[in-house]
Amino acid sequence: MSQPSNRVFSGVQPTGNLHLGNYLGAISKFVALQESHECIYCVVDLHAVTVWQDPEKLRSNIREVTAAFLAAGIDPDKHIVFNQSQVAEHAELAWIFNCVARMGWLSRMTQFKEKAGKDRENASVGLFSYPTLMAADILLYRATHVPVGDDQKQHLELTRDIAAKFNNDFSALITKYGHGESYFPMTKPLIEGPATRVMSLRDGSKKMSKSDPSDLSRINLADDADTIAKKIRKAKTDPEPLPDTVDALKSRPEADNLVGIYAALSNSSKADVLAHYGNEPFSVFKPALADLAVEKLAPINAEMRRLISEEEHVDAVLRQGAERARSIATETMKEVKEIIGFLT
Ligand code: AQP
Repeated sequence: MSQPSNRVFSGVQPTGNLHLGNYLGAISKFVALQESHECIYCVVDLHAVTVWQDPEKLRSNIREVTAAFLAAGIDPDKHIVFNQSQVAEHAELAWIFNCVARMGWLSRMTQFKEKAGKDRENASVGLFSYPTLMAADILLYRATHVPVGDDQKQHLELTRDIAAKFNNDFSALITKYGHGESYFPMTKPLIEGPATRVMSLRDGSKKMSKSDPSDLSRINLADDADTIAKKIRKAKTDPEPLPDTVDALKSRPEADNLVGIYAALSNSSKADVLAHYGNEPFSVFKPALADLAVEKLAPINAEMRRLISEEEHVDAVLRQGAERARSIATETMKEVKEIIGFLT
């Protein structure tokens, strides 16, 4: 199989509470890339179970993420939308990458340190090896680009390290079997725009996160208009009016976050937002932001609700997507097995 030149892969975990950070950092980018790239978008349930998930809730969260993809505008006919556990090759390639990646590389991953916390001995082995599964997700399709939020940058670097070591360890065989000098591409992360790291609405130093115990810290894609407006009204800010330069936002994390959200939702830049709202108090800016957020998110919210009630349709989209993903994945695994010396 020849190396594609512009293939995008990315995924979202079905762990509940999909929020504005997931939307601006990832899902909205997924939608935009459909115009220029061949896209593969995955509901990554194998990643989700690295921490315990209630099985019934997991099933409904898988459908909810799929509904969010479709409601946001991803076209499952033109591109591939599927569920990770329905394509067994993800786990198969992850095992091979577990044998390529080094303990030292994984031990440096900050997400593992943050998620395992002090009780590291009690974290699952899966949580530790999460980044090798992520490398497998991407490289199974030999994806060239991965749109992600800023928090995933380190995992993308590890993906490139794994690809480079595999290409180097098996270089003679890769050439022998006609794959040129390297089999896996050096995948590029796409981390761009004003909202690559959306912060908590309650604490500008913390990432907006699904697992934050405070629901006021995030805007959920499932929130209705009143809830969105209330959360923005209650968002933590400082007492000063907005500055008129982007530079002056650096020392004001909460203001920076809200300006970044406005910029991303309006498809503009922080400078554009400040050109309009610079020197205005939050009592003016927050209602404008709330209106904009409701205008952009309400249609997605309504379509998500409609799709969630159409379970059979969502399941059929995932089944059809898995078939198409599998046809690429089996081809890659066949070649990988040949390269590393397994019988095929
Ligand atoms: N706050 C964020 N700002 C920008 N992008 C974000 N992403 C997540 N949070 C933000 C991006 O969303 C995509 C899917 O993420 P995920 O499914 O891996 O979920 P996550 O990163 O585990 O989400 P949370 O909210 O951060 O969960 P917890 O609370 O478990 O830590 C990714 O591209 C991610 O970068």
